[in-house]
Amino acid sequence: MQERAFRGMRDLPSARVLGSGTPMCSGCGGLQALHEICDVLGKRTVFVNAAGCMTLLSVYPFTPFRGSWLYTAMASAPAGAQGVRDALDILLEQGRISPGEDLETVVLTGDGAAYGMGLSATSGALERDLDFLYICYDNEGYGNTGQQASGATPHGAGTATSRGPAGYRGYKKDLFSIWTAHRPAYAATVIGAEPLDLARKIEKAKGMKGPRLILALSPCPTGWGFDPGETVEIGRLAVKTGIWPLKEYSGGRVVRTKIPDPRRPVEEYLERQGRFSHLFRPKRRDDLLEVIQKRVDACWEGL
Ligand SMILES: Cc1ncc(C[n+]2csc(CCOP(=O)(O)OP(=O)(O)O)c2C)c(N)n1
Ligand code: SF4
Ligand SMILES: [Mg+2]
Repeated sequence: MQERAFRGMRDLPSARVLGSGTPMCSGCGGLQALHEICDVLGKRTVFVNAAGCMTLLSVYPFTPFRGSWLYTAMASAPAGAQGVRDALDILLEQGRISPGEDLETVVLTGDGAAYGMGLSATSGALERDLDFLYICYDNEGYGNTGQQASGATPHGAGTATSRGPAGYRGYKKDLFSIWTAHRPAYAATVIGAEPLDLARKIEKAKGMKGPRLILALSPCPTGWGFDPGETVEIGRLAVKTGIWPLKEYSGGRVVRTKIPDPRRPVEEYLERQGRFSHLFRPKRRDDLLEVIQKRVDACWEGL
């Protein structure tokens, strides 16, 4: 647990230093999930990336990706994916590539784009039944610009734009339900700390056509305020406390793929992160802790 008050980005050993030449923070949970996803997807991919932390992976002319990479404005990745898919379909139709040479069109965005700026472009792509895989690494804030609150920020969290004693006053949007309301081919929540569950879901999504969502909670040492060595432990606690339910949707049904039993109290997850330190010090905020616990309990009721 962080002993001193959390002051946000660059207050931790993992934080990036501009100009250092090191683009990613150590212990990045988003990068962990992406690495695992790419291992299963293979190299026959075109990534369409909306501006965010992962954009720093591909600094022209270098990229660690073995497939192709296209960078778009924050709101436009699903529209970019439409163009890529259309181009591939034309090449297939004209016989200029064989079906074996076809590529998987993959959108890669952070939560700022997925839950907010890019949501209408995503809804349009779902409406058009675009054949694409949409990966959102959800670090619950605008990480690349200093962890401002986003539509994915959880209630009570301290961010660069919610520094008061109660933290963020809003509630995390339910992106999974927004997607499933569009009746996509597939949707799943994952986390890098549960690699087998993640790999099975990517394998399944890879074999399908149509819009497919992979929503990865991405513990972010820099924005959340924990030591980079604790990324996997924080990720496992997100699942064990039930705050991040692992689930999948296909054929109109939602199935939980891991049920924590017994569920651990949510404060075991919260107290490890600097962004929630004001809920414990200088005075314990039982009122806010209760609100957060009750919302998690409600999400598991009836199972
Ligand atoms: C329209 C627009 N507004 C603001 C920015 C500046 N910007 C670049 S990355 C970023 C943060 C994106 O947040 P998120 O999608 O959650 O990705 P993360 O940085 O957390 O990886 C912002 C605001 C931008 N590129 N485009
Ligand atoms: S700010 Fe967070 S999500 Fe972005 S690179 Fe650093 S650890 Fe990863
Ligand atoms: Mg983000």
